[in-house]
Amino acid sequence: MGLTHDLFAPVLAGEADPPGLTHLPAFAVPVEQELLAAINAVATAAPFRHMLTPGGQHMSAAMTNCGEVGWVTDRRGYRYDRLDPQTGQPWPPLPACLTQLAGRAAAEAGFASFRPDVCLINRYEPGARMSLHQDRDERDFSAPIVSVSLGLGATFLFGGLKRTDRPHRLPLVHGDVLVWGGPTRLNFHGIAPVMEGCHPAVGRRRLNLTMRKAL
Ligand code: MD3
Ligand code: FE
Repeated sequence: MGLTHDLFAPVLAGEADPPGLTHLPAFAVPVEQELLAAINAVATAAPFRHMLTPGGQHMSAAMTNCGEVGWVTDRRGYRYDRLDPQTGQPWPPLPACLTQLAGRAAAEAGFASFRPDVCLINRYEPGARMSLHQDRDERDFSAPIVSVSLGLGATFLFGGLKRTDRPHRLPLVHGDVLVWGGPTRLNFHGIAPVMEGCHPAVGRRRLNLTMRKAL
């Protein structure tokens, strides 16, 4: 209850977004084929893999990266690394269509010259999830994060600044773009287990792009 109880009601009703979150429904649909081709090209050079958490569990979402650095986790912890630990090579460069989409979305949300240096790509098969966490491995929390959902829908869990704050639930569908910045940048968030299904353009999976300024 309290002040944040109805945080997502305006989003769902298509009215003004709460501070720190801009929802751009279907914003990525016009470029979906370019995005999917770019993701396939990245995954050819830097394959999706189920990374190990510091606790020793494999993540249920498979991940890869493109950009100057990539987000990795292993027994040593979470960090951004210039090299893909699986190939020993630099991550593939950020495709122009991703940088451009992120810049346009951030501008719509009031962030004038957002230039991501990394895109983390998450792939969820039905049953995969992401438990509540904060994104705090980036250097500059004043930069926004732009996320793009493709394929199967999912329920986004949006908590508060404490892990124990009960999360709100926001349905995300193919093509949705969200810009997170300012007051929400350090909120706990996650993805509920993805439901079984098959998306006409993407198949039996959900892909999520998060474009970030890590350096
Ligand atoms: C809110 N990914 O990769 S994207 C992640 O759908 C991650 O794969 C989820 O959380 C996914 O770290 C959610 C939306 C998102 C991304 C970053 C945030 C929401 C955020 C950072 C702060 C607050
Ligand atoms: Fe996250």
